[in-house]
Amino acid sequence: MKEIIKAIERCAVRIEHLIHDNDREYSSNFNATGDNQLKIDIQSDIIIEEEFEKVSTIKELISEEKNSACYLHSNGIYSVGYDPLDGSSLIDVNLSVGSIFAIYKNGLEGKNLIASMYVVYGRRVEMVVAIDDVKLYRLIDDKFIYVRDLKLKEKCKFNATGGTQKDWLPHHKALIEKMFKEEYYLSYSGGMVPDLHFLLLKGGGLFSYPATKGEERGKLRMLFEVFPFAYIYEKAGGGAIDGKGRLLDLKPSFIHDTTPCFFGSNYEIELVKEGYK
Ligand code: P6P
Repeated sequence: MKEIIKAIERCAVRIEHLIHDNDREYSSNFNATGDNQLKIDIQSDIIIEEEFEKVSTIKELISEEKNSACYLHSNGIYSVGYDPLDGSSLIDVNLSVGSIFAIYKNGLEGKNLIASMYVVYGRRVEMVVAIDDVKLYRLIDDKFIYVRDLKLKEKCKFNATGGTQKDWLPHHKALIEKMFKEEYYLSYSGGMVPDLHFLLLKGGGLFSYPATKGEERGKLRMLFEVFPFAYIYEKAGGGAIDGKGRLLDLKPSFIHDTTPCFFGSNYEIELVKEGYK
């Protein structure tokens, strides 16, 4: 695992430089989910593939920017799911973006996740690593320095509400309205990584990206967006559900499969279960 984390650190430094040197330019390509790929998405994906290629324990890569798995080392034992630059369209409005990594052993499903990490490219570049606990690192002079462990409070006041509000289903709309009547603060940038990083560092609350009219299976991808954050939030003492059951009990039907998702402190996760009964 140390080799993988070192590779992620090398990726983070290279991608941070890429972000600073590039303006937003769309390529002529579209990814498997139909998103028009920015050149920087593709360049970030190439960087990650180059750095992971040096790690002999990695068997295969599953990337948001690739239509199918990319095989690296036949004797490898880990499958790595990743989103090379999540929320990249936010770069040209100077908001934070991130890279997300999920490490699987013995199959691509929630229960086989053994570690997850993400890097957030903001005013500071920070990395969160979840194996048995959740640790925060900060990039200083191109080196990641340990800062502190991260733990969620049982209850916290932030509410990150994803999805187009006009398409929220009635029970979801009622849940969110109830929470704002309970004195919650809206905290949402449209970037999954900075939005979940904010809640994690502030102590929790709720992040939701629900099923909506027209997108009953939600928007966020299981293997390289939802499962890694579910793992991190559970290891930090919180919860991660699809409205009813644990996200990490799910198995994708195909590598870009999506699911409605809720991540948060235990009190707020119970609110969701109540509202989704
Ligand atoms: P919406 C970014 O495109 C992303 O995949 C996640 O980072 C983010 O949580 C979500 O989409 C935001 O979606 O529909 O609120 O713009």
